[in-house]
Amino acid sequence: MGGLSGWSGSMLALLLIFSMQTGNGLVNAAGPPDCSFIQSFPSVEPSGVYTIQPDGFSYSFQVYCQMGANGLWTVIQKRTGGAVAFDREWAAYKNGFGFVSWDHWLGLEKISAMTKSKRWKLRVDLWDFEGGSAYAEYEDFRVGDESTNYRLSVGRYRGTAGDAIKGEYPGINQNGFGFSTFDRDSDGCNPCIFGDIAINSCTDFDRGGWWYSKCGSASLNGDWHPKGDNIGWSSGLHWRTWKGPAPYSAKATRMMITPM
Ligand SMILES: [Ca+2]
Repeated sequence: MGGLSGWSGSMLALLLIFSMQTGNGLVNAAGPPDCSFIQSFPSVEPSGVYTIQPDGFSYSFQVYCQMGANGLWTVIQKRTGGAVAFDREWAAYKNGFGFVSWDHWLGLEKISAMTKSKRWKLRVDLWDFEGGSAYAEYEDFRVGDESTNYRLSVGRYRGTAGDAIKGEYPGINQNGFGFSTFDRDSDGCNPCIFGDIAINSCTDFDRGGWWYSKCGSASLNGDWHPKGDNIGWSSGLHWRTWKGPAPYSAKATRMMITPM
């Protein structure tokens, strides 16, 4: 009898785990192509982890769906602290890393697949250490495939944080640029001259991986810095049209997308 109850207990535990994993209400195992397809119900907190499978993508994967204007948005980046390292190589930025329910980078291959068809909007949310926040939204957000180094395309901007992607200085514009990591460089610097400093790789200073173009004004995948030690670092979570002139590293960031 002891063995039987042990077996029953194991089955119950398995059933509970299964229920938790499928408790998001999805019937289709592969899931919808993005979070905007997920219906929310008034009695249930809609934001959470779901399984999706973009059109033409060969496998399903988990994402965090965040409630926003017009329903659930698919989160592609989140930073809230320094526990998840963002100073990673090309393959990591390609495939994604971290924890989708927490700090993570979803992965360029997934973002590229999602934005290949339809028109998409990108929303960037920024939080400072003083209780403030700001946002930037871009129409027609798209990331090319790996043959383009996951080239960034953004259209019309609106928001309160300023348009750091298109930049604050003439000739420095991340729109239309490929992605760079320390082991794959398409940042347009060879070298770039800033004052009396010659820079060959933006990742040496800004760190992380980003669509660096002569480095530029946006950089949200650098090193996270704690309160009181977050101003003046060349690396950080920078959105230079929002805070400056000394580099200000944000307390938290989030990037998410939805079809337009
Ligand atoms: Ca370079």
